[in-house]
Amino acid sequence: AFVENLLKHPTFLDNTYHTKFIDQTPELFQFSKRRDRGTKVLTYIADITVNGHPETKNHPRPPAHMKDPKPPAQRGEPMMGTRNLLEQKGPQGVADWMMQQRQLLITDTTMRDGHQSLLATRMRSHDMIKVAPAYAANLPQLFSMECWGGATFDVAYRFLQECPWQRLRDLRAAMPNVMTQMLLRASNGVGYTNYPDNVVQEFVRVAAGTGVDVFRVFDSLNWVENMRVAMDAVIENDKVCEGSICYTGDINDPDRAKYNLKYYVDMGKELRDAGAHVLGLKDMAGLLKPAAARQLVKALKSEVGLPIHFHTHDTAGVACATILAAAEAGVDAVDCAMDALSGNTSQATLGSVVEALRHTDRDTGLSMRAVREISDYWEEVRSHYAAFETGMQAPSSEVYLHEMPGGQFTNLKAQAASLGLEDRWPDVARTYADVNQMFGDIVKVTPSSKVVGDMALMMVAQGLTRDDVENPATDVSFPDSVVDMMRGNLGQPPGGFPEGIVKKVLKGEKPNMDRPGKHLPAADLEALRREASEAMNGRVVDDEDLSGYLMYPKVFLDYMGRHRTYGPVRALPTRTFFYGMEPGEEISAEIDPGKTLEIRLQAVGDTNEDGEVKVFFELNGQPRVIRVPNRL
Ligand code: BTN
Ligand code: 3PY
Ligand code: ZN
Repeated sequence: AFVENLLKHPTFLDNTYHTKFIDQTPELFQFSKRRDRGTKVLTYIADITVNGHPETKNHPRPPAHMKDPKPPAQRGEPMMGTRNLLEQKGPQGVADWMMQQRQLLITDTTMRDGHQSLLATRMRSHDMIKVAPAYAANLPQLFSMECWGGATFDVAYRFLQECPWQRLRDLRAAMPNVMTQMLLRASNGVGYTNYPDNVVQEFVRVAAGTGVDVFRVFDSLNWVENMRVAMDAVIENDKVCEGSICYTGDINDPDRAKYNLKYYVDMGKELRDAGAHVLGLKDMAGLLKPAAARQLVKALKSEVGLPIHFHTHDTAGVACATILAAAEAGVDAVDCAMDALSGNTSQATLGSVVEALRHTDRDTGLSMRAVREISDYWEEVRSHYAAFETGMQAPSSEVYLHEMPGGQFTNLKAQAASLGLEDRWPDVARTYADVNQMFGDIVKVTPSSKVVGDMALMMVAQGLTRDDVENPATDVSFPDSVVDMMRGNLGQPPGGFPEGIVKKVLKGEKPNMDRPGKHLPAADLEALRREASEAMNGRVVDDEDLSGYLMYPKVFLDYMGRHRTYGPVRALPTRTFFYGMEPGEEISAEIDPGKTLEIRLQAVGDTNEDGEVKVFFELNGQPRVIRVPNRL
């Protein structure tokens, strides 16, 4: 009956359905419980109000007076921007324009790396989509909005109970004139492992279709061979391919000669020859120093011939200085985060870079009034995520020792604390550096950074030194991620992994030296689509859902299971999502364009003998009672 209903549904018949179809027609997918979306959302609010949200309990709370933040006004209609250029002239046209004009182009990273590096990636779409029209109208000169990929995809499903594709679609619609940008881990997609080539190709195709314009593609070991599949897919889809160098070490340190100027220039040429439209210079830990930036950018500009887009982190507090040095040397575009979500492990402060270049030949042309208004909005947004603040109070030059990427630093600190090693942080940092040397001095960025972190934590927890680990006489049980990397499953670093450590980790097993994707059989996409559908009682699995399932099957199915129970909770204000409601409080939640739930919490009852609590609401003026278990 369900298939019949589905086929007869008018939206399906005229072929305009997409993921939202399911949200808009829930009655087709519920057999046992015919609960409408309003009831589902009330169930979520009731549950959080009674039991708390598992992620924010026992963490600092936002100030009590904080309301749902209001975005700044839009002044005028969105002017033509880089997105219009891409549509008219194609990706090569964008690259040519970058080279020809003089202003320093700015990418705003607030919606991706900014909160990934400061707030454990927990920012919700609700807070992003609201401010997107103000960006489009008031900052149309931005080069791009980095708003997708990296860790945000995983976290959306896993922790925020929302669909990352919907986020992308909504942002794209709200910012039609500025290019969107994503971070893609080449063959590792937006995951932590190497996927079959056709999975990477399919992911890029769907992301391009839903709304990504610029793909920053990198490999966690800087192996260009392992980036080609993703880069080719971006080029095939007529989007901007930003093939990226990951920067590590120090080009001027004779002890790190492996990563010298020539190494990076050669890699830049390889990426150019692989078809990159733009050369990304991705300094994920914030290690590039101002003087080195001047040299490196000059060399890359003159020897590679591509426009250069520079990304760095302010972990040591010098990102702005490095950006200014790079600007002097002719870098074409740089990444900054809006002031309120900048600094420390995040990007350099956008407003400060704009001001620093005002009245110079690299003036960005961005309106400081627009920057301040949008940053004020982000400041209010940030206060709602108090539970996810990392507590880093100041920049730290320690990053030159451990070289951890911005997104990993605070994460690893939390992981160390959960193992009871909070007092041992300096040991963890030093051991992380030792592990890097033991592995042959590798690039550390997701997923290779996670492998180094796993090994370092294991060594500190077990009191092992590098000598202990390397001693053939001691027996060491290596983390799975280390075994996987030594097998060659993330590819090969420049010069390969040292023979001794490979031997010890693999106990004589031969590693794969080829590109990992070469030996992975193609995924049978239609069979996997059926498998996902069967796991969800025959629910339609469109291309976006399939791509989510291909990245992480269990995370995706768990998300869909919760979606069935709780409905479109993405529409709730952030305070409600993380803390529930107070008696007497009223909120509204737009679950579809034009369909708004007006919700008032009347009262929370006592727990009955079955351990259930009645929560009394008004939904669009009608009384509703929801019963939820008291799990406290
Ligand atoms: C998470 O899994 O951490 C976030 C998703 C929300 C889980 C819901 S919140 C209401 C209910 N209470 C819980 O402890 N889990 C579910
Ligand atoms: C990611 O892969 O998520 C990163 O931010 C790497 O810097
Ligand atoms: Zn970054």
